[in-house]
Amino acid sequence: MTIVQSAVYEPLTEQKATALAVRLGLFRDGAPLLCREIGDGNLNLVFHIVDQATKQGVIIKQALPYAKVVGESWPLTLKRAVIESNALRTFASYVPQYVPKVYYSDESLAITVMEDLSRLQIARKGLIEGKTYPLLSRHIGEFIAKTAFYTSDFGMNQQEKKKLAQNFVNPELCKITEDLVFTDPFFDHDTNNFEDELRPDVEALWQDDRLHLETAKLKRKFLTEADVLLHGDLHTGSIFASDDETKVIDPEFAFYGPIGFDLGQFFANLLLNALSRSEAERQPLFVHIDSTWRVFTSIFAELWQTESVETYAATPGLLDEVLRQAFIDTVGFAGCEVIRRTIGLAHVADLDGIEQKVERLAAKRHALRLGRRLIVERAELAGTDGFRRLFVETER
Ligand code: SR1
Ligand code: MG
Repeated sequence: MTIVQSAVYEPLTEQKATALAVRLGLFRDGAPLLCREIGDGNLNLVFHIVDQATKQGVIIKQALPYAKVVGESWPLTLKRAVIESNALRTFASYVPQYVPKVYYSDESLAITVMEDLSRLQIARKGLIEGKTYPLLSRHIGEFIAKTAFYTSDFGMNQQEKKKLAQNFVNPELCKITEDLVFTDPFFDHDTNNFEDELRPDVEALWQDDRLHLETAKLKRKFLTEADVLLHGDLHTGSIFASDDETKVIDPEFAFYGPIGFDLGQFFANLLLNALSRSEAERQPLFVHIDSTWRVFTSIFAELWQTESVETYAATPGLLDEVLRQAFIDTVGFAGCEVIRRTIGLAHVADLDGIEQKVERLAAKRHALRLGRRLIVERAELAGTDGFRRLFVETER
């Protein structure tokens, strides 16, 4: 592929993105190209460029120097584009079937040019429409098991791991998670955003010493435990899916962290979807939680037993202890994510899209009760059935 000369950063327009795609030689000469900016996330521009004759397309994703969801008053590093393309390439070396192909990246323009996945649908949108994506949990369980194992001190040369981790030092994006997931929703902070009717429920959380202590322990893990390379923002809006395919996108929050974090975020977003459904339609979400955990543990354990580079891997009891602790952390991280998506800065359409106010407020109160118990009772869940049990017990 033709390489463009490094340019000075400027946000692309649809015209400039098209011209860039042509300069990169991504389309044949004279192809009738149509470009649309389709970014609907919180942070970036996303250009979808399609050859109208062949219907072949590409995606050009560009980081903006600020958080789009807030505006230019919240500056944000462009380095996240490099982190994202490095993470996609690293994940592709273990699970190419679950990430988009990266064709090109340019640090100065903060762009990643990648495979067009428009044949698939963002999983959050599909789940809100009532789809169930039968293979979602099998694929995500395998994605997390393989990327976690192969980037850990048990799955790769331990000196190489330390060098790889240097590429994923991501202080600005980690700070967003430290604030928005682990801190602000638990205090009276101006980033929080919730309906007035929820104030008594929210103030009860702000005054809950037990919740503060347990959330602080989880935040400390996030801050200090550089165990495996994580996606860092694995909610259902970061996943493209169909009935037979799954692709994980948007790893700009990637960093070395605790193994349960991606699992916790994924489970929380399944629970948030369950909260938006009638009782009769919730079952597939709980099946996904069970199946993700089962697939994750079985692949992770198999790799640990057959490919580990660490002498102590064969020590009786160690793998069980790693998985036991990973489960407890997963539950707690899920609780933090459920709470922050309900009353923090960045909400989810699953809950905000419930049209009837009475039902929406009931679902959000349920979310707050569920999130709290996931955090404080995380060590007592004893298996993924515990998610279902707590969901039912916190219904009213
Ligand atoms: C200011 S960024 C808000 C949220 O959007 C991202 O997708 C992350 O989830 C972040 O917490
Ligand atoms: Mg994102």
